[in-house]
Amino acid sequence: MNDDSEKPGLIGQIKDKLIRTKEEWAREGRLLTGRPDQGHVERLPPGQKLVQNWPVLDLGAQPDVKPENWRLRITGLVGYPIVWTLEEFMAQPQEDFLSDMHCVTQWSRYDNHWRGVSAKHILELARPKDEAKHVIFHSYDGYTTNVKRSVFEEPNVLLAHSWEGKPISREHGGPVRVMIPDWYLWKSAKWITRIEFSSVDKPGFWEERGYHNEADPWKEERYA
Ligand SMILES: Nc1nc2c(c(=O)[nH]1)N[C@H]1C(S)=C(S)[C@@H](COP(=O)(O)O)O[C@H]1N2
Ligand SMILES: [Mo]
Repeated sequence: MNDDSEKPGLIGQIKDKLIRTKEEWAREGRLLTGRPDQGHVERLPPGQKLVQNWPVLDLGAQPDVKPENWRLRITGLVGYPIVWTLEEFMAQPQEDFLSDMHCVTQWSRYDNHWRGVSAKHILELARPKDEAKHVIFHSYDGYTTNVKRSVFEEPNVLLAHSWEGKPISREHGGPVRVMIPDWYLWKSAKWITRIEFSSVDKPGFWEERGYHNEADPWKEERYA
């Protein structure tokens, strides 16, 4: 009837614009990260199932470490050994971390909020010597586990005292536990009391019992 009926309606015009924009993005490669790391395109590592709760796994003995008795020692091949009480530990620079965790028993939990002292801060203070290529964690229940120094140097590694705004419970390793989110959770020692820098590797409790010496969930490094 009138000229308007020949033209696309308002929605049609918007759609055209949207499509053209998307076509441009496609030509330009917009939104591409340029990091073709196939493992991390997915958030859930192979063979894992997502959980909402936080399961408890340990050797069955959950040491009752009284805050006044807790000590953290940084020992071995370091320039400046450290002994901290809990008060001294809490007086160090505190940082917030957000990470997923992946347990070798096939559960993963997303978006955990941690607060504590970064591994980076400990490295800056203790100054491990060049030949200290390995880090051994020692816990109050006798548990040990080992990682390469380069793993401990990752910026998302910390000694955590809080989870989701609350002190980490005794069953989850309070007052202070290690958190190494990029590795299976057995590398994250609960009830930590000593971090040893060493020139030789020292496989820990599970590493001596058939678990992989590394623990990359994207490579499914579960068992040796
Ligand atoms: N001290 C200590 N740390 C430990 C363990 C342990 O038995 N003792 N178990 C490890 C294992 S096998 C897992 S899966 C995780 C479990 O941590 P969660 O109980 O907080 O989930 O802690 C790790 N750290
Ligand atoms: Mo585990």
